[in-house]
Amino acid sequence: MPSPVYILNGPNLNLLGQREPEIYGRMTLADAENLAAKAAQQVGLSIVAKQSNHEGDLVDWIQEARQAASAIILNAGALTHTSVAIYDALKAFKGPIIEVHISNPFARESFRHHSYVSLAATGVICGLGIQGYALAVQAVAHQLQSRP
Ligand code: CA2
Repeated sequence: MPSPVYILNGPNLNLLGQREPEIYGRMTLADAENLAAKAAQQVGLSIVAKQSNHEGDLVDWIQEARQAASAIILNAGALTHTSVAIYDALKAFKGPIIEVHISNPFARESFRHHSYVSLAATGVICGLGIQGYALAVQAVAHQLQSRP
C-alpha cells in the first residue's frame, strides 16, 4: 500500500455540524473523515486526518507530507483565501493535491472567490458537502494511477 493520503482541515472546521447547517450541513468533521476512510479502503489507500485552527500547524503538516504522504486533500477553510505560507508549502509537495470545500465559495462573498490553494492544487472539489472528501479520495487514486 502506498503512503497514506493526508486529509488536512483548517480553521473552524472542527465546528462542522454545530453551527450554520444551512451552509455546511449537519454532518460533523468525524463524519467527513469516516466517509474519506471508507472511500480510501475501496481503492486500496489509507488516510491520516488532521485539523487545526492554526496556519503554522497546516504548514508543518504539508511539509511533513513530503516524506510521509502520497497525496494531500486540503480544506484550508478561510486560510484558502489568505495564506501565501500554505501556498508556498504546497508548491514543495510533489504528489496530488486536491482542494476541497464543503460549500461553493463562488456562490458566496467575493472575498471567497480567490484561492491560493488552487494555484498549487491538481484538482478542486466544492459545493458537494462532505461527500466532497470521498470524491477527493477517488480523484487522488485516479491521479496516483495516472502518474508517469
Ligand atoms: O466551504 C468550505 O469548506 C470552506 O472552506 C469553509 C470555510 C470558509 O471560510 C471557506 O470560504 C469555505 C469556513 C469553515 C467554517 O466552518 C464552520 C463550520 C460550522 C460552523 C461554523 C464554521
